[in-house]
Amino acid sequence: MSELILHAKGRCLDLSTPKIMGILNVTPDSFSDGGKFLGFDQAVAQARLMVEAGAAIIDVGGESTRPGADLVPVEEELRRVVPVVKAIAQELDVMISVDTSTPEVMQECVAAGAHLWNDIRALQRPGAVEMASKLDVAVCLMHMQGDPKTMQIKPTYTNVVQEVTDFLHERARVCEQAGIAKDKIILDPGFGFGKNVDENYQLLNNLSKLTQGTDYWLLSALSRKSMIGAATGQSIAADRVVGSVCAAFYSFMQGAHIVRVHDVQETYEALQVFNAIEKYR
Ligand code: YH5
Repeated sequence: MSELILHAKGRCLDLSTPKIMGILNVTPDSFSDGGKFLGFDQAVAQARLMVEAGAAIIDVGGESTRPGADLVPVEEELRRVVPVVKAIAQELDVMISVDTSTPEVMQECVAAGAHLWNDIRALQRPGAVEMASKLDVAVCLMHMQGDPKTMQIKPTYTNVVQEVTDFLHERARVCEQAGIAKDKIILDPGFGFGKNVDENYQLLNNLSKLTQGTDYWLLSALSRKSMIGAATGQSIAADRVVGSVCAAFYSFMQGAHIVRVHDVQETYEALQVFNAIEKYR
């Protein structure tokens, strides 16, 4: 029987019950947080609040990946992310994830205390898979059709669930071949990344299929995304909290091991209700 524990850089995360990854944006244009830029002090304070509210992982991101966004120079990304990772590692007892696609950035972040590489490009940049293997980090591989600049123009699939699954399994295979252990690999359908609303909901409805018959972990990241607004009619991201918590609960029901969210306290309450129900399975 394989253990339900994710090991990364000397930290253990018990995934026998789902865990919450809190989003920490250190970008000047994260419109899902109302466009406010988190400077160093604010970022560390926000991380502290998320840990107190029940986050087991903090996901630090310095590259804007919203639809249509421009790329951020590596130096700028390093300037934003590394000091925050270092401070969290020193001050807080939490797993640290970094939302980046750049091998150099991940290398510096691991030196600063990071444990998990969260890559919306599924380690497809040159040298990324080799770097992940060398750093011995856990990895989250996400599906995206196209790139952030153009992905929402006209996504096309014949079978979105099958295509996303095939892509993720292929990327996981490449990682394993490079020496990354199965139990360090997390798969994520990438809600909103080159998918229309229907495709996003087909994926959510079939979420458990993405890792069925495998030993990979499953991550769901729907927090405040436009698919939630499409269902509730809430056009402002900050007004999508209730819808996001409901989608997180459905993700728990589909076997998601990790949910990536903005609203940690609200999602943690939903998780506690889920755990109370699951006790009687
Ligand atoms: C993801 O899905 N997404 S950054 C638009 C929003 C709300 C939120 C206004 N990093 C993912 O969170 N990492 C991002 O509506 C991610 N999976 C993983 N693993 C975009 C984001 C967001 C965008």
